[in-house]
Amino acid sequence: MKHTKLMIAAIGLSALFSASAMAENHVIDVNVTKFVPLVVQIAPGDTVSWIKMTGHITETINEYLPEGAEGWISKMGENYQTPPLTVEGVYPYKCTPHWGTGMGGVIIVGEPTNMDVLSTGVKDKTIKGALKRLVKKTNKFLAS
Ligand SMILES: [Cu+2]
Repeated sequence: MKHTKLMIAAIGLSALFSASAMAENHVIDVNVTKFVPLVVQIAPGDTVSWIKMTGHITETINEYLPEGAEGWISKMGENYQTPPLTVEGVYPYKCTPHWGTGMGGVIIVGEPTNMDVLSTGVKDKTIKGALKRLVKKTNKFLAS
């Protein structure tokens, strides 16, 4: 009986370890004032990090995050890494100082659950400018 309980505990523990071992980190590069790649799709539980962030930040566009998701804002010039992103959906983000020149990107965690909200925003013109361009690129990415 004791052994059975131990076995169950061991199996549970190894499942936990393999789940965290499978989580990946996805690196986003900066080319002048562009995030590369612009759109990334990751699995729930994965993380994203940015490199070459001198002069840049990453800040989520919080009003368009999937419901229940937490946003972030990095410090200026910091090579930021997100915590594991577990809530599925589309996360648009921007480099606030360069948002005027369209510096932003999109992370899709699992399924793009809130894509309809973004597409509707473009259609009814509540979403304009740089975010509109990001939404179009995300739709293109999802169609390919
Ligand atoms: Cu920037």
